[in-house]
Amino acid sequence: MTQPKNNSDKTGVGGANVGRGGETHQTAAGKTPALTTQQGVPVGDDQNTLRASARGPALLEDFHFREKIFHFDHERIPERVVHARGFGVHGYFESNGELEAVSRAAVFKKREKTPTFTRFSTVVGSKGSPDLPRDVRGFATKFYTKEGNWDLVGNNIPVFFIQDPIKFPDMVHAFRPEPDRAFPQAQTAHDNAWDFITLTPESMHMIMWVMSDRAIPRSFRFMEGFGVHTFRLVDANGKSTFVKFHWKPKLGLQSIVWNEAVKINGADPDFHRRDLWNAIEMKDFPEWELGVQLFDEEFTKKFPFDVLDPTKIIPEEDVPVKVAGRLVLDRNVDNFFAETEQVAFCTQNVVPGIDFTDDPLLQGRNFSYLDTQLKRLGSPNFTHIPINAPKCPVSNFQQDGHMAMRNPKGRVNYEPNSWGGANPREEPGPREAPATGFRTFPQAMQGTKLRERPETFADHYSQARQFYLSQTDIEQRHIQNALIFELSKVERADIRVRMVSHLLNIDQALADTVGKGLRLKEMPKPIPAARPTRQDLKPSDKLSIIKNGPENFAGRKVGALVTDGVDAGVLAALRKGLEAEGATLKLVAPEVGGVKDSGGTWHDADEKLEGGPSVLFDAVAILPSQEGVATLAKLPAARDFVADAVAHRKYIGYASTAMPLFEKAGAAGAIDEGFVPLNKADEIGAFIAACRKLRFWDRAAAER
Ligand code: HDE
Repeated sequence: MTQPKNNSDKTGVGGANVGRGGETHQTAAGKTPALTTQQGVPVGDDQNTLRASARGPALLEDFHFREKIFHFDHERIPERVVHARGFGVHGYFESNGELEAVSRAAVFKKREKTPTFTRFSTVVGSKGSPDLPRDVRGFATKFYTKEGNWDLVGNNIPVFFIQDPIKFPDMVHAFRPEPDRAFPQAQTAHDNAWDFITLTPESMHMIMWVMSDRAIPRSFRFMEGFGVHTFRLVDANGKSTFVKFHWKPKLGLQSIVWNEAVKINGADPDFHRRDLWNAIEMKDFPEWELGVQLFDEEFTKKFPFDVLDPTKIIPEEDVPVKVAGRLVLDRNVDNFFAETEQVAFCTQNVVPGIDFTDDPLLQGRNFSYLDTQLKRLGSPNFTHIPINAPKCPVSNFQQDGHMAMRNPKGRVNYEPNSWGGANPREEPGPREAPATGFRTFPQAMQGTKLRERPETFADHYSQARQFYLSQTDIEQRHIQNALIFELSKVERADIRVRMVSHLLNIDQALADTVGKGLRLKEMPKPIPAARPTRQDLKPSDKLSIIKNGPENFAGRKVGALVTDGVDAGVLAALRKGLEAEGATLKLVAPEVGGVKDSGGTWHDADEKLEGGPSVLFDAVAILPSQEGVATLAKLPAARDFVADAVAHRKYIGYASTAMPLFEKAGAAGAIDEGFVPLNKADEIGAFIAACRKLRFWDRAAAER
């Protein structure tokens, strides 16, 4: 019997063959390779399982189907227990030599260029959660240095919720969805989270940061990063200097407002990852300065808090940040799973010249990260995966295990050994390197074994107050509103009241506003504090986002709402002006096919109106033609586009033809200085100058 043929002679979609059942068969030819099994066997038919006759039962003999489904069934690995949602990109770190004097690490040698991989993340949500919950962002960088991998696993907030790692599982359990109902996803606005927070006074400083706009960044590109803990740098003579690491974005800081976050999560749940991906694809490479605060033992004695306490910052006014180099993110991954999902950061990955301190949280993390990688990646050989493998020589006698890729050759797999003959099989293998190898800083130690929190960790409110008082009025209002919002989602009134009693230890006016916003029947008393709140800490400008915004509009986006007949001159000038600024223009139109401008030129739209709400842009331009505006005014999405831009205090460039739409959107009576006329090409300059300020905060909008 001859083999039955699957393909008929019929030609279907895209010129492919069509099978007897009408299915599409595409076949290998020319440069298109043959599809094979994992064993390399060419596959003859990938559209139909092997069956006993065309309408008969499936046959177990079908090794191709079985292998394909087996592999698919095992595609998932456990997602990270925290920081599951993340996005990673390649880059490089270039040192300016600033740290040569205090660290022997090769990565800090002047002009040394080190490849890096950086993964940004949220903390609480699962892998598929949206990008804009109110949450801390992870900022983890792996430096593939010549002396091994150094991982700086930081966050975009310089302090943490807890002082002892033994509380981490409780904290994460309380923040994650509640165990019986499995909601809410990716948020702390629920009873368990606030119950834990209010019973953990050490979290108050961090809570001020998380309730601030730091927790709703506009883009990963406009965020700071922090190593959080105090680390050590060690020079060639073994001298140690304490260090706090900072990442400072070249594009300045920027956040969004809460009402935008809520809407962006619906309109574009991938808002942050898309932003970074697109910037890198456009070769607009984001860049950060590596900042360091360096200090010695003497400083630790006069600093009013303990430098080992991860709930405290060292204000930049006390120890200025020096720049030690720059991080440039310039390459997207080829494969998300292979790189972003499988990258395994470990705080204990340090190199000669960088060392730990006794910050208890750091010590606990040094245990946790290695352990979690084994669970996630399934083998102690996770360091063999290309994204985790050092880019310098690796040589040791660790062997075997699941998926071992890097296997030693020869006879010797132990040391000391006395091999070393002429036969390459009998080479002695690697040996210790006392001069260049890692040596732990010889810190003197003495003590009694005990479980005790140091008294120097007991002040939980002073820096929370300092942070709050360092904010501008608008930022303080955002903190108040965030607290009121989150606590309003808490069902138990006693938990809400407990939080207000903590706030009384931070700032009376803040507590009063939140108490009023929650409509407490009566104000509680302050919670008894282990240490009274210091009133003498000076506000620090560096803690505010608005005070540290960009000087230009580079890296930002304008969404222009256009219709047929849009003024060709204005559109061209706007595009040119924004390009010169390093910003981009996106066209939003009633149909994705685009619009024809007043000169008859066609412009493809970047977004259909319903898919491109104004929350996705930093500023907007409303540029309909006289005829087009009538259609727009009828569309709810067009009215929302304007009303949201007004409420979110965005700069709004507009052609006078837009007035009928403004009227329908309730904006006509509210034209203020944040509205910039765009009727002529020479008005573009004024619009872009306004956009540099990012928001027109003076607008009396009812934004929350
Ligand atoms: Fe983490 N953390 N963490 N963390 N963390 C993890 O490791 C942990 C802490 C941070 O993009 C886990 O690979 C403990 C502080 C980032 O892959 C896990 C404690 C800071 C990332 C873990 C902390 C961080 C993680 C989960 C308290 C800021 C994502 C998956 C002692 C300085 C890295 C993984 C990435 C991930 C443990 C506290 C930052 C379970 C026990 C403080 C950016 O090992």
